[in-house]
Amino acid sequence: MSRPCAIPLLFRSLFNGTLQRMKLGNRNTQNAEVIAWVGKVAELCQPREIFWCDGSTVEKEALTAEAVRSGVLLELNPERLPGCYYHRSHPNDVARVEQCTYVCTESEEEAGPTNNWAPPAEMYRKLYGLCAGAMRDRVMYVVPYLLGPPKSPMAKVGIELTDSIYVVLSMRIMTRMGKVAYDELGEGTDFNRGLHTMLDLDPERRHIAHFPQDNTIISVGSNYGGNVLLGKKCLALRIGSWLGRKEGWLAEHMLILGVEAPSGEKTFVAAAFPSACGKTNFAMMQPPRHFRGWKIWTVGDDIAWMKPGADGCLYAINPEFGYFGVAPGTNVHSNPNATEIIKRDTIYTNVALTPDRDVWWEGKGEDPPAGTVDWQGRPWKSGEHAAQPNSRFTAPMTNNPMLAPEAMDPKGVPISAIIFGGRRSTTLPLVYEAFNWVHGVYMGATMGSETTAAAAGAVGHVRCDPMAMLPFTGYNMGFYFRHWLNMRKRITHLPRIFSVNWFRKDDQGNFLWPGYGENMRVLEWIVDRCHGRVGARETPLGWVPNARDFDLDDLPGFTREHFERVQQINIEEWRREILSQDELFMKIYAFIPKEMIFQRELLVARL
Ligand code: GTP
Ligand code: SPV
Ligand code: MN
Repeated sequence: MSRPCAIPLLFRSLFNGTLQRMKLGNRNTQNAEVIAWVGKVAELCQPREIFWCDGSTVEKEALTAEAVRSGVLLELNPERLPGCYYHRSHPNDVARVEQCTYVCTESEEEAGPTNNWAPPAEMYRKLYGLCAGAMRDRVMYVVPYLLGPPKSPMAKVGIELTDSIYVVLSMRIMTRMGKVAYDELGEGTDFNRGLHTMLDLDPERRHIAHFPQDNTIISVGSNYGGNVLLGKKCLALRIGSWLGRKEGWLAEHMLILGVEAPSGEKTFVAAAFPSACGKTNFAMMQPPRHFRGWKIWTVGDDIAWMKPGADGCLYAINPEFGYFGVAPGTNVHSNPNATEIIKRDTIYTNVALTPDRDVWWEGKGEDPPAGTVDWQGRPWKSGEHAAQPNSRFTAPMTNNPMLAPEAMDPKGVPISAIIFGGRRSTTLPLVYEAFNWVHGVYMGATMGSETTAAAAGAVGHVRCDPMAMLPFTGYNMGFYFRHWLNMRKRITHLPRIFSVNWFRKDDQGNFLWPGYGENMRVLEWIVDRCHGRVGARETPLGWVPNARDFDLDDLPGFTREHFERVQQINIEEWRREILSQDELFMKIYAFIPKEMIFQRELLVARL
């Protein structure tokens, strides 16, 4: 059970009495704990009004009209993009900010060397100071939301208090928002307490702070997705991973998809790729023509909560209800499903705007029409970014024509394979399989990937990003590896573990592998391995496909030689790879499970 966040006495006396004067709005919950907590935050932040969201359609229409009136949203061309809206964030506020993200556990050791840490009391004091009176001329929205399908034993309730109408409308797409969450909570007190205020978007005052022991998140000074949609990275991953360790499950930065074979056989896999490394694309993939009769069903595109079931399988749910996807690169060839999904009921953030109120981004296909303005509202000049590289669409998952019916199933889907992947222009082959669970955990733990525009900072340098969770593990990374290792004792039918890399390049900088829908070929091999239908060849890294088993039919211009190249294991490169992995291992050396060190030695010996 979590402790309610305690407002320091200082503020309690400072703002005493203002609550009575404040318009309380129309409360739509009887939950005493929720009402008391909202009251306390209101005393601190001093909003001019409190708006209790119920998630209804009437409410959505009213809030959308208000957002348009106040200039937060612009209505897009209703003929082409019905129900779609355009939003620009502050140019200094376009991505997650890892340097401003804190995990405030009781001890520094609990947060571990890969997280920014501050003592909880100190951080509360600082943030309450920043929040004091911060909503004076604003509305505070009370946003109740449910992560996971209703009645799922894995589902969790969160309540986000925010002064951003953009956040409210986005949370309404990304989560099951409104009455459904209060119904699930009932009289309970076990809910995540989220407080968000934009302040003046000053990057100097930006903080995204997590208090796992209080199940509390406070985010100030930003209005960008991952920093402020608190159900997403903050609750579903950082607090989620902390709860998962305590309660015996895994909260992971993974897509979940179902592969349906022509025989009707359905296999579910989960895949962890770092931010902007292909999860949404893979989760919605359309198999190429050659794979007649095969279907891909999307369960989730960013986050998986996975827990061992009574039958010994590992079950996964998608805690989210929408997609917050990267716009650039999305087109009818790369992701035809996504182009369908985002034709209606979608909020576009930081893309370019055409004169007929349509949207545009790099890699959309056709050229932008004359008169297009860029993501900052300036006339677009050829050679400059029209869309911000991390521009996004926010769309309901119910728009997805390939949404897996199982996405609504409270018990989740059984996972047969876990896939780890990164963005690597060298070294990493297209696909290989771990020898066993412990080796697979080592593979995930030593994943490297080139940084992307999803987080503020330099783009394109390789960093170790264990399980794609470096910015999202809400506790000590060494303990997290230990938790992964321990999970094998709780799962009878362990998923097989694979490594993939869609991004290997030749000397001219061209991708060696066609990617996107053609990734179906890799997936087919993975599914066949899971069902014991296909052999493999042993290499120092793990099991790789025999050339004869890997389907390259109907892939013009891609020969067996190309396949050899994309699968190549270069021993020299791998020696360097291990040295670069040591950087993370040294950082968390004191906490690393010894199995990881053994696995490293085994790999060195095999090489
Ligand atoms: P987050 O939402 O940040 O977690 O990202 P994500 O992992 O869902 O990545 P997404 O699917 O949005 O892809 C990010 C970028 O990678 C897009 O520009 C895609 O076009 C590109 N991409 C995705 N899959 C492939 C692929 O198979 N090959 C190549 N070359 N690029 C890809
Ligand atoms: C990511 O960066 O991994 C995202 C986008 O999915 S955000 O919600 O900003 O985290
Ligand atoms: Mn993500």
